Amino acid sequence: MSQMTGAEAMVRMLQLHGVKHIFGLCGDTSLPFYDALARLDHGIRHVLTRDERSAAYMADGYARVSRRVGVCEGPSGGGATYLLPGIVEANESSIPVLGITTDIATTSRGRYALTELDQEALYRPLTRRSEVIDRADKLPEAVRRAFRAMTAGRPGAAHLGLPFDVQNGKIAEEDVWADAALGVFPSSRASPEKEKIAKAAKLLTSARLPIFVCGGGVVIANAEAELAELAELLGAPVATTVSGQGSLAEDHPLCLGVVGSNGGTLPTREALSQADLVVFVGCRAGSVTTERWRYPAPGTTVIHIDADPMVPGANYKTEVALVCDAKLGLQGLLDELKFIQGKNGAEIVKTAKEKKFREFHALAIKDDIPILPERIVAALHEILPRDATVVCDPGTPCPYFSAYYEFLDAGRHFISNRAHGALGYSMAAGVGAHFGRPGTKTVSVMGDGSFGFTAGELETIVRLKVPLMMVVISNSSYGWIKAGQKTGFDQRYFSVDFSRTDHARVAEAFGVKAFKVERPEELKPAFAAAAEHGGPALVDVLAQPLQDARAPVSEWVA
Ligand SMILES: Cc1ncc(C[n+]2csc(CCOP(=O)(O)OP(=O)(O)O)c2C)c(N)n1
Repeated sequence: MSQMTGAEAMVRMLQLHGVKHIFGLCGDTSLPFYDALARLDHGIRHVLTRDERSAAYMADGYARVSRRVGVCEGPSGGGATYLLPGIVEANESSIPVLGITTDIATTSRGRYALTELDQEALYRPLTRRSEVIDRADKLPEAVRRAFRAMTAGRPGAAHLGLPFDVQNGKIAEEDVWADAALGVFPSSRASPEKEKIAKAAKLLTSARLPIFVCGGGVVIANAEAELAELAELLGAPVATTVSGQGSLAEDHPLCLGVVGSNGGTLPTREALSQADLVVFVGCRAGSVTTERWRYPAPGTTVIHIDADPMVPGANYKTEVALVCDAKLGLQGLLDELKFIQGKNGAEIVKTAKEKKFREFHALAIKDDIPILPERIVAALHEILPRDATVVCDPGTPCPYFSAYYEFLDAGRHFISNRAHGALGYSMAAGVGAHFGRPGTKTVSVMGDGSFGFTAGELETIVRLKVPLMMVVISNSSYGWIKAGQKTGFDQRYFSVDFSRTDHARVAEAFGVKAFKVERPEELKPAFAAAAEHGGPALVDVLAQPLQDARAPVSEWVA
């Protein structure tokens, strides 16, 4: 019987699940795994990062655009703790990311070995499944379990720990098999219940104005076409959360855009308030989307479609809870409804969007110095191709791009880390998105606070010649928090300002083509030159501080 080592089996199991990229950073406990990657012919590209946090964010961005499991890895101790933020973000955002951490040998446990840590316990509450594999012969089934846990039903993250001796242990070759379908998400979908579909269809038929509020679940389930068809049949507006952008093309006459405290505006809130029935789809109806559970107003009739049984009814009294895949749930409603008198949703959307964009365009043409965020969004929209992917960090980027950047194609063109909103996500997630969809332009937009978290990754970007375009919105402060101090704490600014960094020069030192923009008329030419540049490019924009801006934010504390 032929045998292979645990490390070799790990590589083969990833290969059999269709893995093409691994993002990670080396360590002593990882040596057998790296050696197996070096020796075997597997077709997997290892992307060496400068921080495990970035590796996990890259895997996350990769998974979001490719619909495949993103894989990241790091060593024991610091590697395992640094990988964690990206795993949490992915899990909470229903994105399948596998975090592999290598570990000290099982035989060294409890003996004060350097870097010892209960990795399984650390990751257990933060993943669909966390397992430190204690015996080499158990490795293949553990990997299969992890892939199933990540991609079946509501997707999420998983963690696998590989102790040093398990990497060197022996496995029978015949045990190394996998179902490649588990490498793509969602790998299985739950159907809606017939009676509940009938009940929901009845409510939709009698509603005066139904409005959809879509979260990230629509794009995750690839349910964009079913949503468009159902919305058109009903004549119902479609609003989205920040993560739900791409559920419907933004130039669709029924697309109301983002609602909520981060990216929502008064006109979109007013439109949503007209609904007598709200259909939440793949959406947790959390604090930001609902402006602390005020919009839609409690008492509005609610139908809720979600793959997670814990979500419907958590925040709103729900008439019908369809616990199923979004694509199948929407298709079920379509099959049931077929003929119905459509509502005048398009009129309501038109009025709301005209008002919202009139106010936006009035600011976007202003020549103010420092440059207004509105002008930055408008200039980028003008120069980027419609199939570009925009990745936004928290701070100025997320609400501004959510409110005003119109993604003209349905699908995943906007990415932001909305589960925890940790600063320093977009640069790395943009790298991952590039590897996941290399044929299209990827742009990462960050505040200068976020830049400080992630600047070391510029080396990775240059080394690998990633044609990522980066935009730094510079205001020398943690602007979002400063805005919160302005509105909620009587302008008692405390410990939120930092000094100005010349981000363009920093980027140049790494080998990135860089532009510094202080005047509004320089903005579009710099963006165009950066976008056309074949390699990595960064534009540092001196921008109006967030606390002075007319940001599409109704509450600074989520
Ligand atoms: C890791 C992490 N720490 C703290 C926060 C809290 N926080 C939210 S927004 C923000 C300020 C963002 O500053 P910057 O990136 O410069 O963008 P700006 O708001 O100035 O546009 C902070 C500190 C966070 N989101 N993530």
